[in-house]
Amino acid sequence: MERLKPYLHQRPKLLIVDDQPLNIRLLHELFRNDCDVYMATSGEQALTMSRDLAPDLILLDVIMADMDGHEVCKRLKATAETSQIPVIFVTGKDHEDDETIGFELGAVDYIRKPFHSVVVRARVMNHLKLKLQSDVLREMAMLDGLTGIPNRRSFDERFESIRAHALREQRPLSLLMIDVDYFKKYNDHYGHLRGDQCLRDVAQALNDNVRRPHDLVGRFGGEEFAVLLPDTDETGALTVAEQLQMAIAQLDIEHRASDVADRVSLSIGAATRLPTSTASLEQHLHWADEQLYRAKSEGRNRTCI
Ligand code: GH3
Ligand code: MG
Ligand code: MG
Ligand code: MG
Repeated sequence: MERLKPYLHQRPKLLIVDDQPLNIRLLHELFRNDCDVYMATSGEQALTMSRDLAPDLILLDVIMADMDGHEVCKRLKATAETSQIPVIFVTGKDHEDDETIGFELGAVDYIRKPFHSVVVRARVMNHLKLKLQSDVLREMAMLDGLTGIPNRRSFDERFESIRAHALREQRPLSLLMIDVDYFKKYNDHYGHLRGDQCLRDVAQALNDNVRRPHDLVGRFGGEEFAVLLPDTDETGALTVAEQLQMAIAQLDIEHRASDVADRVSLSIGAATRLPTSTASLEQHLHWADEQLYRAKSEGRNRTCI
């Protein structure tokens, strides 16, 4: 477990599913020092607990009274929230065909009963390590390395589901494109390290000042950020944009090289639309970009809609 530590935010969660309490007790003994162990004694219970607990790994018995392990695995893999959880079958069925079925259903490993404790431990720990590593990588792939806020990729993904919801509900969707004014001059005057710190502070302030749970802030690259505001009309979008301008003004970051103010400032382009089935993220970005261009050409440090 020592080498696992860098990947661990918390103890891994292990769900053991078996209709025989004795089997559960044996496995629990093996893992209770390294994992938070949860136990289910039926297929239905296993499905509910998998959804509610999001375990990092499931040890799944095959022969059970209510719903067999194969069916449980099938349902786990067919449900978005649980499809990524690795499953290891632990079973007395020892025919090679059974093993094949297990892998075809998406299991990552297959352990036969009676099992050898040391081998089971090693296998489970290996799979847990892989799971935790892939969680970290997935998380990293979604966050911007400099500022820690969502990157363009995660913005795109989340935009799609927010847009689909807005389309179903026929609610207006607002998008802000945000660009730091004269940032090249900031770097030239204060150096890249101060520039990086400025971007972190700006990102943090943007993130702290959009308050509704479904509002989404992302870094689009360079000194450009985007904010997506579901269920928000033009008036609402303007209010948020003004709050963001104010928040950046309050950061009070000196910018002597700026032509528009002696503090770091933002230009914001806003676009509010009722989603249609054809309008894409690209189009919405384009509308907001046009307004950002206007904000720049009309003197910067302002919002256009
Ligand atoms: P405008 O007011 O028209 O937006 O002018 P600007 O200088 O902000 O715009 P421009 O696009 O010409 O320059 C953006 C600058 O942002 C250029 C680049 O050096 C800087 N930049 C982009 N990414 C980073 C980064 O990660 N760190 C730092 N320090 N600077 C960055
Ligand atoms: Mg059984
Ligand atoms: Mg720019
Ligand atoms: Mg700029």
